[in-house]
Amino acid sequence: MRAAEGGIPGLPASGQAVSPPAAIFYGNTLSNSYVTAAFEFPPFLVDTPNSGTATSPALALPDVQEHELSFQCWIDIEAEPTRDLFTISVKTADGTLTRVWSKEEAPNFGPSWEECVVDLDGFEGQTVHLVFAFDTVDTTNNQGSGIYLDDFRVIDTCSPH
Ligand SMILES: [Ca+2]
Ligand SMILES: [Ca+2]
Repeated sequence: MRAAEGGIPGLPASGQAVSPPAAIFYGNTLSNSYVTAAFEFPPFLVDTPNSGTATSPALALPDVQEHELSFQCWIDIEAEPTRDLFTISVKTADGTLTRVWSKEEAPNFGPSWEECVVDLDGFEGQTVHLVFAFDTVDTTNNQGSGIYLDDFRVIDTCSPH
């Protein structure tokens, strides 16, 4: 996964970023999909299983509050639960990864922006990284436009006393 800059040919204009010029992107700008490789002539796609991760900067979560992560998500991948795996994990200071979200919680699959929400309860008082991971598993149905994530916000809620 990497930051997607605006103006990439072949990508849907509304799919690049909610707030230009950048979003996190998983896909292949040559094939306008997440097929591994594309050749313009003759029309020919070569696919292999592919995967990648993106890790956020450190995120300090004060212990007097509970926290939720909210972001805009464009998840144009398969809904099928055994393929196109997409998860978010919290990585704590000792390196432990805890899965806090998977694509089954996504509001929609397809070429449209939605709001995704991730519960970060249990990590109050810690400095963490978020690890976004995608894995096609195989070469079946990798012709969607891929994943774009943008406009991350952490919403803090005061804990009841
Ligand atoms: Ca942006
Ligand atoms: Ca697939």
